[in-house]
Amino acid sequence: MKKVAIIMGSSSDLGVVRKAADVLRELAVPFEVHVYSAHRTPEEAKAFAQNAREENFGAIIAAAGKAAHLAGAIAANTTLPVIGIPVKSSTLDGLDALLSTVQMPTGIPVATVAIDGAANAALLAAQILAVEDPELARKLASKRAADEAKVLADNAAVAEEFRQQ
Ligand code: RP5
Repeated sequence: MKKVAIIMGSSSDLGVVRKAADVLRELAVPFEVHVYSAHRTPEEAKAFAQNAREENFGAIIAAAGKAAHLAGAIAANTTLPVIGIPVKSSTLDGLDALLSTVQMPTGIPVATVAIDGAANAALLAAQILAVEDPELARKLASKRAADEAKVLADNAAVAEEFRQQ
């Protein structure tokens, strides 16, 4: 199976990024986690992106906050699908990172999830790999079914609590 790369701009992003690792672990998708900054280590970020396809990665998740150029910088150096996670920092509530990540120019797409949306980033990466992997597609369908069952059980409990005689 292809691997997923999870790259973050700083180790201070790890609290958010961990949720992506948890989801990939749950789905038994192989992954690697690295810290490469678009600004502090631009050469390493570029080299990782350029080598990712031959290193058997199938999708790259890039998480960064503030002036969040990491996902775009990675995407500029690979044609693998890149998923950006805008990370909420201490100022501007993550809107800075959201706009920096999502507003890519035509030709260099970054599939951007919600601010701190690490679980969805991992699910999207898994869905990309599942295009060619029926077993992974089955696991994703089963996870959706479990989520559906939970909402239906919640509905039954809430409806019962507020039922009027
Ligand atoms: C970004 O700047 C990182 O992705 C992080 O979210 C933010 C702050 O980094 P640190 O100053 O905490 O290392 O590049």
